Amino acid sequence: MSTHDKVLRVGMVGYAFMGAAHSQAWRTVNRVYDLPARVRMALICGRDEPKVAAAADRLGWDGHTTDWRRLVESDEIDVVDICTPGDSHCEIAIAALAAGKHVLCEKPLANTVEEARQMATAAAAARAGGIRAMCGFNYRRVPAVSMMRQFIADGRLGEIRHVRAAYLQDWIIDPQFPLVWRLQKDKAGSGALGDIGAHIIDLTQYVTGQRITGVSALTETFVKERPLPAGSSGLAAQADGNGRATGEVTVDDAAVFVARLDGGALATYEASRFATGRKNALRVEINGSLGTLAFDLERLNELEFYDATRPTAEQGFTRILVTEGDHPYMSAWWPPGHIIGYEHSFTHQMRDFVEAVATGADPTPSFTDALQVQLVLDAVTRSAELATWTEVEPALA
Ligand code: SOE
Repeated sequence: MSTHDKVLRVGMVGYAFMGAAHSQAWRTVNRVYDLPARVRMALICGRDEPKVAAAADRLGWDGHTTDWRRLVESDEIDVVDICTPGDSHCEIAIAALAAGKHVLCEKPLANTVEEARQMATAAAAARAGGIRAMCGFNYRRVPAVSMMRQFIADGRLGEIRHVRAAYLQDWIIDPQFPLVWRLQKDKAGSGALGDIGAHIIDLTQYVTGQRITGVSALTETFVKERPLPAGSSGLAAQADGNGRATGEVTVDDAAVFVARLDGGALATYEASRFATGRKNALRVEINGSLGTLAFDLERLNELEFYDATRPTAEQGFTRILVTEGDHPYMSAWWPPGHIIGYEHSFTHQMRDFVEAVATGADPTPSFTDALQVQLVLDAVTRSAELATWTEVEPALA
């Protein structure tokens, strides 16, 4: 039997930015990696029939539907990929798990801790029946980030003292930028905090293997009213142009917080959509007793390493170019030294997910891992509201 005899028929809900990123990865994954199953891009779902039909054609899906329930209940689907705004993650994921489908869900897992807990409980129950669920924190799969985790797990940094993380964007600095769904609490759950802060919370907990145990936070909404959008309500939206109709921004524009990790480290986090000039600047630095690692998404093929165990005269930051065949995920791509980009993190994510589903392994981050991130998001929100230090409970008591 060929390794490709097993087929995973994917149904994806949503077709905007994340839908396009996931489609590219589903399409590419078997072309690059030798996997125990072959992916078929079977069905894509969206509410607007002409738009979802066009998306199916453009992104390479066999069929389309406007009914997500039909998709999750179909006998011709094995995997449900959820790329919708956060307000529908919980309902779709739980229905898909109940219908015996493996689930990949975009981050943040949900809009509230309560929803995330329901999803983690449903995933744990489905696991007993061989069903797998994973949350899409794609930056874990940037090779330099995987390598950071490996260095720390191998003890190369010694005791972790500091975690310094920032995720900075500037796409809404113009007060005339419209009130897209990412700026509405009922759809997105929170603002910069859940959209990009969730990435650095997950990434730092992942690379250090430590859990955030408490936070003290500040959040701010700098522009409180915005024009209503005309047409698209995604990142490329335009204001409706009549200059009158506005609505309230109900999420944070920025969140900053300090935290403690359970291994003893002190941490600082900053997530902002008002960092003028910073487009997609995710930066993480970890200082340990034996060295430092630093990563910057805008230079994602590089990892900076300071090895304090070297002779003093030779110490200094080394720039490691993470492009070689013995670096994580890289052997299947290009000859040595040939760099990769943003979209590769999604292909790597699909590789790991397909492999886990096909072999019955547990993919990570699990819904419980993602619930842990949700608990931090919730603690940050409460801390900012009450202006007080706030403990973060463990997802698994
Ligand atoms: C928009 O802020 C966004 O696309 C996030 O939603 C993604 O998760 C992040 O990877 C880039 O920025």
